[in-house]
Amino acid sequence: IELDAAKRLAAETAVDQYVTEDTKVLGIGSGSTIVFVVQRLAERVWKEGTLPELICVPSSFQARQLILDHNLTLGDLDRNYKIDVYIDGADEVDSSLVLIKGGGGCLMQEKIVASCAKTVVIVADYTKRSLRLGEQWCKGIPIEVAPIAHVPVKHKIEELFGGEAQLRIALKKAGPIVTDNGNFLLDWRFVAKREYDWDEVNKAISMIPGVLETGLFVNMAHKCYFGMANGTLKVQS
Ligand code: DER
Repeated sequence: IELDAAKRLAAETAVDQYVTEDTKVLGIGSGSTIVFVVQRLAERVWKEGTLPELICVPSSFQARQLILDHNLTLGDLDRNYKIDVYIDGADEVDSSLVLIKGGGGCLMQEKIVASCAKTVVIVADYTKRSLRLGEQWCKGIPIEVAPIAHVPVKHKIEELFGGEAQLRIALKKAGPIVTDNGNFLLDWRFVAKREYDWDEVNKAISMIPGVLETGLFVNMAHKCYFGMANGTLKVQS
């Protein structure tokens, strides 16, 4: 089946399994797969009328626009910091549910909102599923950095863990990508053959002055739904 059909299968299954009448606050991730999540939520709210109280907390400017475009109730962490379920996509998911996120540059707010949720559910197509990190996703692990620090942080990461960290340059704007938070992004292409302890890597990189957040989501996802190429669904938890 088409990639979009695989995304939609994962997204709709996750919404119908995890969003019930008791779900008060839902965290909404970012990217292309989440569009199918919000479309299904809108069907449930407006066509079926089954989710009258649902409040949606966004994890990016894009997620906020999606919520508004579908006339869902917009929340925020000031008022709704206790989140029942957070649903988001991922760039890669390994066999122990370690995620690489940030392909869409939204990793910082995504991790913040995910950290406030009781349950974190990932929805993805089959291209995101790997036995080991780096098998499928070769664009590196995104790191959000303060603009003044992007060069020293780049070198510090490379000294600590090897590979190469590259400043993410915009395609339709001169100069680097600027995130929703006004920061830059480094994409760290780690050494594929090297055995990394991703929990240790995430903590060490997070401690470097100037690093705001990493795209390594370790011990955060509870369940992942993969839409497969043959139209079936794979569930990992
Ligand atoms: O940027 C992000 O973290 C997105 O969630 C990304 O990881 C998934 O995007 P996709 O659903 O468009 O593949």
